[in-house]
Amino acid sequence: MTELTHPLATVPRGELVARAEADPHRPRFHFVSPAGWLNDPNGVSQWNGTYHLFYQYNPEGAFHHRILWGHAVSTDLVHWEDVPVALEPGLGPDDTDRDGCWSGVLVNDGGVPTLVYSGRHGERELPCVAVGSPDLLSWSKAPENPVIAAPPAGVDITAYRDHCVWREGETWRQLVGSGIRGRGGTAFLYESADLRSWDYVGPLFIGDSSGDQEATDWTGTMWECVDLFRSGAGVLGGPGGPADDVLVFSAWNDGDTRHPLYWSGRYSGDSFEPAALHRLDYGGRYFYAPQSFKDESGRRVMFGWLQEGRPEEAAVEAGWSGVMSLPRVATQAPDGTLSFAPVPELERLRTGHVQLPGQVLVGAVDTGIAGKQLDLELELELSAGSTVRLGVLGSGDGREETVVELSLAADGSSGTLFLDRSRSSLSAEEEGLDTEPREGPVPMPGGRVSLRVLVDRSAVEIFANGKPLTARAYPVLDGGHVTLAAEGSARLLSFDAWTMGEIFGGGRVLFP
Ligand code: DQQ
Repeated sequence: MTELTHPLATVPRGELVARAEADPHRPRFHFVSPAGWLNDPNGVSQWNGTYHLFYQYNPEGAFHHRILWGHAVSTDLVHWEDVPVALEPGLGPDDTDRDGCWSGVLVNDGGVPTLVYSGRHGERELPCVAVGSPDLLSWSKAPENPVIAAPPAGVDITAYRDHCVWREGETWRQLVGSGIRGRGGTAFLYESADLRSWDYVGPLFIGDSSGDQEATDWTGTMWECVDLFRSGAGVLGGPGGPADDVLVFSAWNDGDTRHPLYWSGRYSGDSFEPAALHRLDYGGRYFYAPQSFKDESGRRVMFGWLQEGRPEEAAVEAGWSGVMSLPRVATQAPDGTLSFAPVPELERLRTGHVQLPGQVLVGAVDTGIAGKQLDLELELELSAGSTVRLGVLGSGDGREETVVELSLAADGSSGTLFLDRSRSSLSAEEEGLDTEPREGPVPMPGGRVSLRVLVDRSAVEIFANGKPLTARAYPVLDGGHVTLAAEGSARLLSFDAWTMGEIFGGGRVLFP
């Protein structure tokens, strides 16, 4: 690790891991970096049976600076083992990635593991390539870097970085995320025979940044981390219907990481014909920069970055920042929308099963369940006009609680998932915590809802009929009580709860 010192590097490196481990807000069954800063998932993949998770990492401290690629492996998508850092910024003054190895992907180049990433130099990022050893544990940067010398000429761009690379017949195709000033976000399409020499094809599709900037589906002035895939059985470029493909991107605006969105539509030839725009996770920036891959069993598995909801100074003091989401499987419904569920492998962390009897919910129910690492599964039936509230991370006396609310409209036509964080933490104001609510629509045919809530200390992942809402909460009181209450008429069909185990046994080192 190079010895460069940033003004925010106030915690001695030797103390970072212990500080991070001692923080009660640090998740125990989500992947987190050994300490320091983590952001986007990169190079997510399965290679000869082993899952690989690379990630944007700054071991210098809990702030974003001079990013390198951390690397962890898993055989079950649940337990992760740190392996050596994969990419570090170049040390030469002219190196394309002198100021950071930004996000990218892993591809299989005829058996050779190959990373395509954004090398940062000053304020500019350019596409770079690195080649891995057969075990994917050591990486050499290609002498040809940058493999694309500049963004497309004659286009006034807002930014240019991040990659989606796939094979189509004999040809490699690549998207680089970008934005055209005054028009909207975009993804530039390129072609190559060897991943080293690329021909520019054109913009795959251009968004429209003129809409309401406050809207939860505003598409931004630049698209980060574009991810194009076919979610069904077919392959990109093969025959498909008008909504068979998905173009995921993270809407960005001038340094502001807004939210992940996706277009359903059809990728064909050199363009993407959109059918509809959708929100990917109702938590917005709490599930940012997602990246997905098809695993060896054919599942589309996605990871995202859970940003912090506390100020940078608090994270710096805590010695760590950023949580990787639990891996979630994406499937596509006939209407083109995506449905998500945590991978079933996570169930191996469950212990201490508790069940509540099915019942008509009238007022509040004493669940008797408590814990800061929980997996909760509820089947509910709401009558029109009713609301069910599930409180987690509660102090038990009403002072602190994070509330997951499900409601069905009075005419029964639409459902809503709402997360109330106004009482998540007693010290929200003095600590400057984000307590903004989050919400989004959930189809509730017949008033039925399958609700899954995974609580891992400050990380909360909610799935209501497959629609995700991810967020952070930082309670200061102990308890972790779970409460259940209804307004109007609702039935609890089943309620299963488990305590979740831990995935790291300690002994992690800052710079594996
Ligand atoms: N984070 C990376 C970029 C990407 C952004 C830098 C998204 O490559 O655009 O750490 O969070």
